[in-house]
Amino acid sequence: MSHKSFFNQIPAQFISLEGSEGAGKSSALSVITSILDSWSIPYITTREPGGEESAEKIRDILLYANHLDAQTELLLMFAARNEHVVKTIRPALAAGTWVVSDRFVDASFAYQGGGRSIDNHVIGFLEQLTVGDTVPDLTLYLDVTPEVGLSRAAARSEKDRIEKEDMTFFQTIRTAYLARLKAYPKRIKHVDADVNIDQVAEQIKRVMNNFKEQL
Ligand code: Z5A
Repeated sequence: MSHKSFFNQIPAQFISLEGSEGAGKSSALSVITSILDSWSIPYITTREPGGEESAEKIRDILLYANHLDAQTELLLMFAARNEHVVKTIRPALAAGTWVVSDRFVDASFAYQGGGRSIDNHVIGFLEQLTVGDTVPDLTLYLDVTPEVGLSRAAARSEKDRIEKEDMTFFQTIRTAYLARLKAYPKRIKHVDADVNIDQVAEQIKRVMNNFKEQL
């Protein structure tokens, strides 16, 4: 059976990509999209915060406001996510188009839960409200140690509000991501992102092929 007719028979899949500062999500995204192209799959790529017109405006506030209270940050992430889910993700999946999102709800558990110490039950409630059952089918977690990630990111010129946080903040985020990985081993797949770009790409290909095998 050709790739095309095989994928026509299964529901559109939702893939998310996670990782902390300097993990290499941009390169990973292009590896994933070339794989989907080779499988002849219709897909969209999107991102959080953002992925929809109003959500992109909220992204600007989130990344470039001088200061935000932690709860405001949390609520804005979920306000943006609600627009994203309702207007971008669900319609695409319903139309049979796969969705690849650069970050999704695991980022809120890592950054607002881990980084800002907001109770996971509060985040879980907002997740229920906005995400519901629109949970990713596969999440690739690019695991970079903060030392490596921050040194890669240092090469970039301008930092946004969240990128200006220190090493301890990114260590807490990694711990929170690893806890998510442990809690959802079927959905979240670990990718060692400390290694070079080609080695990361090899791991992603393996994860994607295993995912396809299990569809
Ligand atoms: N956030 C949140 O707090 N809560 C939420 O719920 C959500 C998000 C959804 C914006 O996200 C911020 O929002 C983010 C989390 C927060 N803040 N932080 N930090 P974003 O995804 O738009 O922004 P980002 O995390 O800063 O990601 P990025 O800049 O798009 O990508 P990246 O993963 O950090 O890295 P990259 O640009 O792909 O790569 C960085 C550099 O390293 C680049 O020069 C690459 O060529 C190089 N690189 C990449 N991989 C490698 C390897 N393997 N070896 C060597 N060099 C490499």
